[in-house]
Amino acid sequence: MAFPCNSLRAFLQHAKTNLFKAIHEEHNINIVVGNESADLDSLTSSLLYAYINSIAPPRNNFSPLYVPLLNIPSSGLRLRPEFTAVCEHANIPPDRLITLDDLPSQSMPLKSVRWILVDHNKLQGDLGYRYSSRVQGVIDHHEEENAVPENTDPEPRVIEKCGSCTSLVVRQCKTAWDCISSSSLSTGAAHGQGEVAMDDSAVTQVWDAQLAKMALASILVDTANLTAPGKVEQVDRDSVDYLEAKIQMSSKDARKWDRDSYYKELDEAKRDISSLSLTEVLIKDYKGWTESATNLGISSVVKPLEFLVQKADEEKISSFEDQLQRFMDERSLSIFAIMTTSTSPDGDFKRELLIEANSSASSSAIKFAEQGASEFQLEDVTIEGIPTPDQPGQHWRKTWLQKDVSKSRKQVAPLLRKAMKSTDG
Ligand SMILES: [Mn+2]
Repeated sequence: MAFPCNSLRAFLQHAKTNLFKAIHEEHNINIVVGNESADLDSLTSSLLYAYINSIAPPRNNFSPLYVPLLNIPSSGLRLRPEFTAVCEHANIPPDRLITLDDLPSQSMPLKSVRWILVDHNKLQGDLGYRYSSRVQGVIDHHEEENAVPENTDPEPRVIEKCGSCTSLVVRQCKTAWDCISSSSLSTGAAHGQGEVAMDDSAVTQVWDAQLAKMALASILVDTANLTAPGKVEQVDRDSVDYLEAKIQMSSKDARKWDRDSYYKELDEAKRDISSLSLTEVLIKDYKGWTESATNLGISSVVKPLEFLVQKADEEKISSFEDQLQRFMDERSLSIFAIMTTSTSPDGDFKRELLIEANSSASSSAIKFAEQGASEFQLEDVTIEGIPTPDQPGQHWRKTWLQKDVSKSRKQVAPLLRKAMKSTDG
C-alpha cells in the first residue's frame, strides 16, 4: 500500500521499517540509491524520488515501497557536515538516513529487490557485483555507461546533462508532487499529525517547503547558486523556480526564505573540513572504477593541494607522499587522482589536478596527460611538498592547474578510463 502523505521525517522512519521487513520477510522492495561518493546531490535525489513515489507509486510498480539509500556506511555521515545543515532545514534527524549498514550482510543478499539509480548510471563496487541485474530505472546527469536496460518501465530512464541530478528528479516528480499536495489539502490528510497550532493545509505546506528546501540544497551547491559557467541548464533553473514556489506557499517558511543566504550556509558547511584527517578528506567525495582489471580512484576536494600537504604535516604521522601511497595500497589502486576546487580571496575560482600512477599504470597516466592537456587546459605547476618523480617507467606523479574550470570529475574520469582501456595489453 502507498504511504499516506506525511513529513519527510515520518517517511524515513516508514522506509527504514519496511527495509527491515523486506530483509526478514522477503517482500518486494525498490531501493533508490545514489552514487558511492554520496554527495548532497545523491542524498537529495534519492530522498525526493523515494518520497514522492512511495506516496504516489506508478502503475504496475514492482513494489509501492521506495527506500532511499545512501551509498556509504553510516560512519561516512560524519565527513559530510553539509548533510547536517540540510537535515536541519528538512527537519530530519541525520541518524534516520538509511545507509549501507542497513542492508543485509553479503551472505544473504536481498532477493525481491529492484534498484533505481540516481546520480549515476552503473552500479559500481560490491553493490554492482551483487545487484547489477536488478536495476530498473535511472535518473542521472553523468556520461551514459549503457549499463541500464533500454526499457525500465514503469520506472524512468533519464540520462541528461545538467548541473544537478536533483533538477531532473524534480522535473520527473513534479506532476505527482502537485497531485499529492492538492489532494492532501482537499482531504485534510495532514489532520492529527501533532501540529495542533496549524490547520491541515498549513501542515501540508510546511512538509512541502521542507522537501523543497532539501531538494534545492544540491541544485544550489552544484550550480554555485545558478552561476557556475558551463554547468547550469534550463532544467536547473526551472527546478529552482518550482521549488522556491513551493516554499512561498508556506507562509511560515516564505517569511524567512532567502536563497542567497541558504546557499552560503550550505557552501560554508561543505567547505568546513578542518576537523577531518587527510584520509577522511580523501574519502569524503571519492569514486572508484575498474578498467581492464586495473583500479582507478578519484577524490574531489574542496581545498587546494597546498592545504592537503599542510594537513599531512600537522598530523605528523607520515609525509603527504606516504599517505597517498597508503591510500592507494588500501584500495589496490593503480591510478589515483585528486581534483581540487577553491576560491581565492579575490573570488577567482581555481581547479587543480594531481595524478599518481604506479609503474604498471604509468603509460595510461601519460596517455591521459597527453590527451587531457588541451581538453582541460592543463598547466604544469609545482606544489611545495609534492615532488614529481620523472624516472621513466617508474612511479609517476604530476600536478597541474586546470585552466578550464568548467570541467569536473564528470569529464576527467571518462578520459582517464579511456586511457586505461586503450593502453591495455
Ligand atoms: Mn550529481
